[in-house]
Amino acid sequence: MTAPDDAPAARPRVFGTPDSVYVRIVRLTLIEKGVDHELVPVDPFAPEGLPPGYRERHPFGRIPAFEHDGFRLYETGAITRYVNEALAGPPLLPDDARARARANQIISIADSYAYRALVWGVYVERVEKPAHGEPSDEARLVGALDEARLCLAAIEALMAGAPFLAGPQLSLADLHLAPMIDYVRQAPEGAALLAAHPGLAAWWAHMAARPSLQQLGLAAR
Ligand SMILES: N[C@@H](CCC(=O)N[C@@H](CS)C(=O)NCC(=O)O)C(=O)O
Repeated sequence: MTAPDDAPAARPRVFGTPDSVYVRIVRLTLIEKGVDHELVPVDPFAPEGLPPGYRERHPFGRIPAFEHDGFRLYETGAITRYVNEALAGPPLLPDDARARARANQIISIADSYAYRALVWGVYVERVEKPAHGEPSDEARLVGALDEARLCLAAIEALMAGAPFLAGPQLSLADLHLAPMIDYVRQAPEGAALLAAHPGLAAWWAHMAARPSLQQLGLAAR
């Protein structure tokens, strides 16, 4: 049964849509921690707009918003680090300060550069717009592919041959980047770009097989 929107619930609640990159990052983190959660539907792109009162949870009107046992939080990086520290389950950041700095660096690269290029510049222009009969902005696509190439090369260099982005074990960095890679690879140019980065391509192949990604329907198309 769904708790009323404003009643504290012990089971963490994530507010958003299942296809949102940032909602997926939070849900992947919860699933990898082994924490059950509830997805409360909030669609910022719905014609009717955000539900009344949603900006009390997220003043910027984005998704996800998050609540755990009465504690409200927004901003994905804050949410995933809170989930990692406050809830039971396997640790998702390395103990070593330098390895943790790498994970945080990759999360920042994903937020600052990759999200816009991979998701909005490549996926939306090449896959989503044509699927809705809208023309692609070819100039934007070309610029985004350049930026995407830079992102993949930089992240692959930081991996330094490790199986996961920040070392030998899964971390929040992997869960942050995976939903972005899942979108970009659906564009033929994005798939080619991934294939041209063998370390990241191998990373994606084993990430795509993880039960958490499969549970959320990533890597399905
Ligand atoms: N800085 C935010 C970004 C969240 C974000 O951009 N979410 C997108 C969906 S993936 C959104 O809410 N877009 C709605 C809009 O731009 O109005 C975070 O880290 O949570």
